[in-house]
Amino acid sequence: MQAQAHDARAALEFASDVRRDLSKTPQRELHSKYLYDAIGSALFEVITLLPEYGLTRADERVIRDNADEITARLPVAPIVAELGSGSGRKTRWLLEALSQRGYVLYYPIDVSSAALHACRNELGTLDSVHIVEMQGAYIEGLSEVALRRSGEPMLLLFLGSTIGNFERGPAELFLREIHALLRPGDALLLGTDLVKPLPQILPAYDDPTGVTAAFNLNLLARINRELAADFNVRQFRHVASYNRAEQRVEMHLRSEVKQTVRIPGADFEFTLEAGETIWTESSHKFVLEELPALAHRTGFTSVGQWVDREWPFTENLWLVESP
Ligand code: SAH
Ligand code: AVI
Repeated sequence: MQAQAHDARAALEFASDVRRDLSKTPQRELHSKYLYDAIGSALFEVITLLPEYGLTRADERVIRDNADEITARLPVAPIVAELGSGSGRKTRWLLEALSQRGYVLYYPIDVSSAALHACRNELGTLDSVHIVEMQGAYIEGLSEVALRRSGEPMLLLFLGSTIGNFERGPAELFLREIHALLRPGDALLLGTDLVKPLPQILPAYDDPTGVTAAFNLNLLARINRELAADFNVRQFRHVASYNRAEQRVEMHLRSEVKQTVRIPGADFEFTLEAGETIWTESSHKFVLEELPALAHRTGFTSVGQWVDREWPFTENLWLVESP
């Protein structure tokens, strides 16, 4: 798609999603994919460096230490596509291992143009790896890759436990949709953060330096910038809590005062009561044993799990088998 047409469509969708989700009762929401404009993507990269956020380092350790074993289970010279690539830092280890065996075509798929730019900076100099950036939503990007490919097998990456940002039901539907776009012989490498003690997990989403708070609050600042809204961002607080029943961290933005917000770019106005929250993200956590069962329910076959020793996190290798 032409970049300008993409930007215009994305702006319309942003306005209509903001209007719909902020109108929800009794709990107003904003979709977590909108956390990632240029500022949000940069703040996410800082989150990955925080001592409290062990998730990314765990994921990278697992991938780095097992890249040869993981790629040895795949056919030669695959196409690699990645959902929500971000900066692609961890992907380097897999691309390096695969490119020992031949030329690799890598498609990072991401809504954030800043993330794709960072990804090219990070991986653009790798020998025998050709990068084709796909800006857009997951399924839209993967469908485009599926249309462009010919006979080569594909390795699809969904790292960093981004699957945890879906509700559990929609996550299953999403995995089935992915399965339908893949072919027998293709593989999915899925990173999932595991359930862990509260004193370890909560600070990961509420760090004392306030980086995660800034990441969350930036969503309101983004709506102010792009939709000419007048959120009084200083009157909101970042709130992270753990929902045991759902095994997930929930991030909210709580208004400290009663305030009426106008969003001319979305043709919308609403009033928040003092103490009322906007739900911006959920990060579901998993137990090791549920993942092969999830693979089975969504059409895949689980063929490998690699777990980090320091921070409970697992990479799962799932195959698409012939029916
Ligand atoms: N995979 C990286 C980045 C994770 S952050 C890692 O593990 O560190 C999540 C990434 O997914 C961001 O770059 C964000 O822009 C992208 N993203 C979020 N929702 C998306 C969606 N619906 N479609 C495409 N990309 C999305
Ligand atoms: C991208 N995703 C897996 C991160 C997570 O842990 O849910 C996003 C994030 N939100 C707050 N900190 C990090």
